[in-house]
Amino acid sequence: MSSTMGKIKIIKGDITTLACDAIVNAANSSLLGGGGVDGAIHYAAGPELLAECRTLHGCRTGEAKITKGYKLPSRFVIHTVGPVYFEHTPVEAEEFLTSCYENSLNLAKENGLKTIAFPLISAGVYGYPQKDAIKVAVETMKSHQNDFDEITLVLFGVREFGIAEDDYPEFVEN
Ligand code: AR6
Repeated sequence: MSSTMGKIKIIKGDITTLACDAIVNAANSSLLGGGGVDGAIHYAAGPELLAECRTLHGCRTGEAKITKGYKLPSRFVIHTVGPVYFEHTPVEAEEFLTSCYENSLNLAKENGLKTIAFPLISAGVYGYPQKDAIKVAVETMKSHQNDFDEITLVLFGVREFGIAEDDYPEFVEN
């Protein structure tokens, strides 16, 4: 591995506690909050995050928008909208999910950010199979590894963390 390559990490935990340049939110197209990781991020960031989100006029599936982090330990939040798995063919869903990671990483790069953490986008309420979602996440992260100091995938549940331990032990940190 070249010494200029940033590090990819997979950890188990709550993304709202991480002090990165940016954490990514698995939002919906309104960008006005919801449940899951979206709810946790808005709760931890405080009402100013929602106020800034209101000025963004939503976000399309696969695209990404950036706000400040407010009360979060991370400086910025990148909001992206994953595909609802069963509204698409599996191929289309994979293309949208790949775009979420690509566009979030590109936005971080444009803003000069060096450390970024992702949740497992679409793999909760939106129904994307966890094993496939982890593969899309890790493969996209690998292709942008050179542009960052650290890219972290934060897994919330025991089940998805177990899948990552089996499929990507080289990146898993306990
Ligand atoms: N830290 C890290 N990961 C988390 C956290 C957390 N604090 N909380 C949940 N997860 P989901 P989606 C994991 O449903 O499938 C919202 O209502 C969770 O276990 O949050 O993209 C939005 O407003 C799962 O693995 O997002 C949208 O309407 C992953 O985060 C909709 O849900 C994603 O689950 C988006 O659905």
